This record gives sequence, structure tokens and C-alpha cells, in this order.
Amino acid sequence: MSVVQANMHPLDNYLRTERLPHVWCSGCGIGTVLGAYLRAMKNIGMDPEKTIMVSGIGCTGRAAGYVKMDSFHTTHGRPIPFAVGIKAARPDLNVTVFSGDGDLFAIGGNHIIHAARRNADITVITINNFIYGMTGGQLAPTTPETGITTTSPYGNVESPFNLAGLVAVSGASYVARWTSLHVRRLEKSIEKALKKRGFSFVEVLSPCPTAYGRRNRMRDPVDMLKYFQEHAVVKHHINPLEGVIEPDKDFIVGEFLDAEEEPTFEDKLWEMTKKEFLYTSQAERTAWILEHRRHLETLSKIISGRGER
Ligand SMILES: Cc1ncc(C[n+]2csc(CCOP(=O)(O)OP(=O)(O)O)c2C)c(N)n1
Ligand code: SF4
Ligand SMILES: [Mg+2]
Repeated sequence: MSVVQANMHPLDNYLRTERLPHVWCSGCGIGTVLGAYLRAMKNIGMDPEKTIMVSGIGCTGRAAGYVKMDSFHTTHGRPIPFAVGIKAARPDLNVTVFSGDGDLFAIGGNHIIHAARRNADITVITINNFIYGMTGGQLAPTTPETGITTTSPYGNVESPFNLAGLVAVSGASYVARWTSLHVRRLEKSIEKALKKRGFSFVEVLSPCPTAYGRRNRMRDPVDMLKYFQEHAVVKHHINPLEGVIEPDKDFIVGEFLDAEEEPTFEDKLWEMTKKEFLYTSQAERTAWILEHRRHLETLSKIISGRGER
């Protein structure tokens, strides 16, 4: 007979439970997406000791503080270059960026299109809650036209970005969009994204009842889930540019792109620099970097007078 430990949650080994309760509002979708991400990791046997989560600033960015792995809560708009740098130096690690739509597509917009263009081997999960949640609900590049925000009190007059479409045409290897209601499909899609070599991107439409929903006739968190249920149409491998989201209209979710494997940014860096490393393997190169990092750390301690001489 199997014994179930009732005082243990299946994801306890992936969470810093001592940090709970979390900061997110009730009805927020971020926790649902984080749960799907951690279950995907667990399902494919991804080792938390070999996985890094990088986030920027925002409600979504707080996720990095709750996961039991090396995680970095970087500056607003900069998680992508931070993650690309980690992966370039340590190609043996799995690197995920988990951050918000404002962080990744407003202030960080250039970084994400260029990381996709370079086919950097990282996985990016974006919570698209149509708003800057953490700072109280300002207009984001994802706010639907006519959407009411604190900085568009009469309604948004701008066309939002189609995030999945933008990343797909920029050169990514894997692109999908789901909502926080499509929990199982989202989980499976994140599994694929994590396994994919090259730039993989999963956009998740997610309710922010506090900063977006209550100003846009979706005061109750369930209202936005109903909107997702009524308007999300599952279609795979579409022309990514068809993925626009317009108020009160149906929108497409699904796997937009699952491209043939191509050399990654890190593969090309390795090809270019391997002569410098005497044609050793990537693993040996990583060992070389770690070894030299230790020397550099010692040197910096000596220079700053903090270390042994
Ligand atoms: C350089 C810089 N600019 C602006 C801010 C203020 N700021 C913090 S979070 C945020 C937006 C958050 O929106 P999003 O990335 O969509 O995350 P959410 O809170 O919606 O999950 C802004 C503008 C900041 N912290 N740093
Ligand atoms: S403000 Fe919005 S995004 Fe932030 S925790 Fe609350 S519901 Fe979630
Ligand atoms: Mg947001």
C-alpha cells in the first residue's frame, strides 16, 4: 500500500515554502502559471540544481523569489540579457526567464526580439495580463484597444503588440500562447518549450483583477476566465500574424511555431571560440571558465583587501 504524506505538497521540493504566503492578489493568474511551469519541470525530470530562473521587476517577477533553484530578480526590462549571458557562460544549465508583459515587451522590448533573432537557447514564459500590474495599472504595450487603465482613463487608442506573433517573426524556435485557464495544455507546452533547443517562448494570458479587470467590466476574477473560455480558439501552426487580440472578439491560442532545430547562439559562439579552448568539449570549456572565475574572485579579494594574500 502506498503512503501519501499529507503534510507535503507535490511541488514542495521546487518551492521555497518558507517564503509563503506569496504577495499575489486572490484571483491573480500568476500562481497558476508558476504551478504549470514547476509541474512541467518535474514531469520532464529537469534538475532544479541545474536550472536558473531569471525575472525582471513586476508582480510576475516576484516568482523568482519563490522557486527553489538559483534565481535572479534582475532590474526592470533586463532579464533577457541577464539570462543570455548566463547561458553563454554556462551552456550546461537550463535557463528560464519568467516575467511580465511590460517588463519583456515595453522597456525590455528590444532585448526579446534580438534574443529570438539570435536563437539564444533560453525559455521565456511571459504573463500577459494586459497591464503594468505592480505599479497600479498603467497602459502596457499589450493593453487591448479601448482598454481603460490609469493612464488611459478614456480608453486606449493604441494597437497592442501581438506578443507571440512578434517573437515568432523575430526568429524564435518555439512559440505558443495559452491562457491561465488552459492549465493542462499550458503545462504540456512548457514541457516542449523547456526541451526545445533554441529560443522558446510561451505567452500566457492571465487575469489581473486588481489593476485591469476591475476597470474593464471584469471585476470578479472569474469574469476574465469566462472571457478566456468564451473567446479563446485553439489553432496550431497558424500564420503568427493572425494572433491579434481585439476587445470582445475571439482570439487564437495554441502552438504557433515549432521549428526545425537550428544552431543556437551558444553553438555559434562555441564554434567561433573553440580554437581558443584548444578544441576541447563544451563541458571542458565550462570547467575552464569556472576555474578561471575562481582565480578572478581571489584576485578581486586581494585587490579589495578582503582576501588572503
Ligand atoms: C527602470 C524601471 N522603470 C520602471 C520601473 C517601475 N516598474 C516596476 S514594475 C513595472 C511594470 C510591471 O508590469 P509587468 O512587467 O507587466 O509586470 P506585472 O506587474 O504586470 O506582472 C514598472 C513600470 C522600475 N522598477 N524600473
Ligand atoms: S496586481 Fe494584478 S498582477 Fe499583481 S498580484 Fe494583483 S492581480 Fe496579480
Ligand atoms: Mg503585466
